[in-house]
Amino acid sequence: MNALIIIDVQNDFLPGGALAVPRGDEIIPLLNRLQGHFELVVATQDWHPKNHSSFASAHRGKKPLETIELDGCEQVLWPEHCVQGSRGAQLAEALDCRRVQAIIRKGTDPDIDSYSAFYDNLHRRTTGLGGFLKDHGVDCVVITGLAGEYCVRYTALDARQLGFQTVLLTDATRPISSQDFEYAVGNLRNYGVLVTESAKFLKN
Ligand code: VGL
Ligand code: ZN
Repeated sequence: MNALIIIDVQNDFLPGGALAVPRGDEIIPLLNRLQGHFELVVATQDWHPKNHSSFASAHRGKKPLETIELDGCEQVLWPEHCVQGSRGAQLAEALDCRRVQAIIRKGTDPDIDSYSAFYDNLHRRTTGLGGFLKDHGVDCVVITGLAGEYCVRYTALDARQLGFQTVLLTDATRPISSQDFEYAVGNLRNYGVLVTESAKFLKN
């Protein structure tokens, strides 16, 4: 069974948001159409406490997009975004959520970031998504949403490593940097992720 995974289509990642992904809003009508072609739809929300360690503001003298080492892991510092309960953390109003069966919240631990919907960046804790999908008989996950070279990329990588057939739909995501996204796509292909377009699923 196929599952559609919609990553972080939240106000803060849309134009005008705190960590806007260029043209991130353009994918929403397509995400709404795609949903009807899947038996299971899951969405995620980046859901940070105030003072999350991925925020530049949590580190004296640091600015957004600088990097630091956090627990031996390179961490890009971000503007404050997707703070728990804020408007910026809400799923986009235009996203149809009627068929979304589960919403996974990630990035909730103040001390570590979580790009992937399955694990934090050091793979210390699971979000439970892998078990949820397996319990529902899912063997193929189709990944969409924002941002292409961060949360979408690492969700696809973990899905593959958990043994799911994994598909990334390039027309149903947008990156922060198209150059970084191209690199990410090459890397995902090497790991066995199928990189294709939505038309493949809109037919049936
Ligand atoms: C994301 C940066 C920081 C994402 C989340 O959803 O891709 N990117 N937090
Ligand atoms: Zn975040």
